[in-house]
Amino acid sequence: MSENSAAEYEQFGPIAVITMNNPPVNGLGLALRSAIVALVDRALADPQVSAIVLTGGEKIFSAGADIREFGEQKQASAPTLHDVIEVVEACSKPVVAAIAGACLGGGLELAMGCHFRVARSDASLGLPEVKLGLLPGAGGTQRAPRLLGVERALNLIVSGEPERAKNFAGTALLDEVVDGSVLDAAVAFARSVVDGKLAPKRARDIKIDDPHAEPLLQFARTTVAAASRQFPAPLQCVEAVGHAVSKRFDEGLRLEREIFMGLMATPESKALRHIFAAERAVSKLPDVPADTPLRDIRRVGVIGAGTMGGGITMTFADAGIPVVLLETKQEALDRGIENIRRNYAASMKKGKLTQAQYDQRLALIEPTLDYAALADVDLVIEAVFEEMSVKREVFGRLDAIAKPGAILASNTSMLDLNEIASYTKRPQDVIGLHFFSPANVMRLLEIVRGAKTAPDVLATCMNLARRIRKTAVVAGVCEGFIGNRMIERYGAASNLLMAQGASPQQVDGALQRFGLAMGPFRMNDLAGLDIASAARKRKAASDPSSQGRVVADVLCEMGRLGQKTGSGWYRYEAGKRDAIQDPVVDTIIEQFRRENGITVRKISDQEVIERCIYALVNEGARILEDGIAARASDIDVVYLSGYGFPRHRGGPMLYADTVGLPNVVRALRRFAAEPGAEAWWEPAPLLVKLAEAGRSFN
Ligand code: 3H9
Repeated sequence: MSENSAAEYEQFGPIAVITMNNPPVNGLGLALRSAIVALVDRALADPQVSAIVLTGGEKIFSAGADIREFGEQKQASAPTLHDVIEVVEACSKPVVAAIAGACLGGGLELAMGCHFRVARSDASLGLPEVKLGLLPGAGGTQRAPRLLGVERALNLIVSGEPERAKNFAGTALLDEVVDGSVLDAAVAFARSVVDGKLAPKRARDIKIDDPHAEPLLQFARTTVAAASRQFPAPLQCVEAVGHAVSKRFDEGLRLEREIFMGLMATPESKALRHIFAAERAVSKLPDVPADTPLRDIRRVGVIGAGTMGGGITMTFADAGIPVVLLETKQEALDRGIENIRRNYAASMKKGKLTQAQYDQRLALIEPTLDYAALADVDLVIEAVFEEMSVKREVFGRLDAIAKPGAILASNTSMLDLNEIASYTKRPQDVIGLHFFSPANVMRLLEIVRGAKTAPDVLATCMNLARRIRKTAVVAGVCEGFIGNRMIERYGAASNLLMAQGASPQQVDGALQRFGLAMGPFRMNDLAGLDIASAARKRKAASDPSSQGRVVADVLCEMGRLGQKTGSGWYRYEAGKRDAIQDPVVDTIIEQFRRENGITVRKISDQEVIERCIYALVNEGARILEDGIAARASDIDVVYLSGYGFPRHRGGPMLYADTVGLPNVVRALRRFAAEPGAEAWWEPAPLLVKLAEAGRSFN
């Protein structure tokens, strides 16, 4: 065997085997591309070699172009992926792709450039570029319709969803689908090609002759345009497949490349690529090595069977992890279990759960009134009332009963975790697990790291988050952690806009058109106005400088607590969630403005977006400064997975980068200079520093 850094070369009789070797996923970066070309040339020059097998081994073929090279010189440096595929396709000796594991994007495009393809039945084949706001740009949109037909290719390219190789058996995409060693099968296949003197089969030579192609494309254009308004890529995928039908192969290839380059430059693709990297970076903690030994989590305890505790219990049961659910009173415990039952029954009615799964999940939940039942759990999460005296009692009891090494977690959303940890003799085992409501639905989990939390506790919880299918982001201890600390500023900015002249409908409308799933007033109605109002009252009692009575407090006093009472900022008809404008609210707002001597002014939608989003960004910068979040992209992950921030904007911090940090700073300075402006409008020092240095958050 001989090696060429990124690929290996072996010979089995007349068959040369080139094995890509670029961990972790055989990304087709410059080094690997160069290696493939060099090794194909070597095989071509060797008279002993009659055919070539190109493979990534038995684990992974290739996940496509090396995303880390995007935007860098290396991506455009020869040999490009196009060059490599051209070399392979033009090769006079037959080239057989041996595919196992992931064969995605440029990886599949490379395989389609080979003359024959042998795949293991469980290999995952797909063209996921659309999920990065791109299209398959190395011939995928031209070769896939030739090998799979127009309809199948459209589905593969527009959805971006991979499929198992066995589903492609019988199509021209795969010549053979095997179980067992794909390499052995491919070498045997290559020998049969040599013995049978078969000429290379090239996808580019296949003629597309489909009378339904045009109507299919038209149908795809209409559906895709309606379904992906914010994203240009899906429609461009359809257009590129259209070129495969109507143009000569090389012309189609040229047009595909042109569209690919155009999409690369779109803000939407930049945002999606940022999210891809952000979602992978988020689990890496600089001071917690990847090989940190984990604690074993087999059984979990949850304290409190209210909405939050019930949701957390279901999250674990959904992941097949047994849960002991503790309440202090039988009635509360019964109510909690009944809610869980009702939730699962509703899922069953919708066809999301079978009877067997329903039974299985409920069987995993052990209700108890006795703390002793928590003695042998590996992790316990308390979801009790948000008051320090209550937490103190719970953690004191846990400290006495939990086995050594058990992780003691609090679901607090606002209390000081370090203080909570101090109520135990094992602060190293205490951590915050801040779930979002409804806990069994929301993807986000903030993992709050106390001053004394042990690295292995942190690593264990990060790992556990994956098991229970949550997107975990580590936060330091502060009021509101990452998400809620920022949302408070956003809420304050929207309230200010409302006081000064914008209606709740205008504020919500502007932010929803910006892409947020729900504007701040509708979000308030969903969450319930009473929680924030109670918090404001508590704060006002201890801090006289805090915000006085606001419109939301008036609404609360009228019993308008949001959707749950049928009215809040909006009115709701029974059983419906549509927010209906309510003249009563307009009157209350007008009265509030009069009482506070506020002169109403005209506010543009652009101003609504600037104030609300920059308020988020500015607090995000402070969170970074304070070391509460490890990276700006972690903050973006919080907002994308927990707060309905639009994916095509990439998160608040990336959005600020896109707008340009100097522009954000200028706007914040303008807001801060207004008479009576609150101090938090002052741009954060980090924001100013980055803007002045011409740098960005990411
Ligand atoms: C393309 O091909 C364009 C062409 O059409 C045209 C070009 C001209 N490159 O997800 P994981 C890294 S666009 C570089 O955690 P899993 C990833 O960052 C590409 N690196 O593992 C992570 O690194 P780290 C189209 C990549 O087992 C590590 O691999 N292809 C790439 O859950 C493990 O990743 C795609 O969009 C890449 N292409 O899933 C495929 N892919 O350890 C995207 C991954 O340092 N990739 N990495 O954090 C995937 O879908 C999944 O990563 C995969 C593995 C299924 C492969």
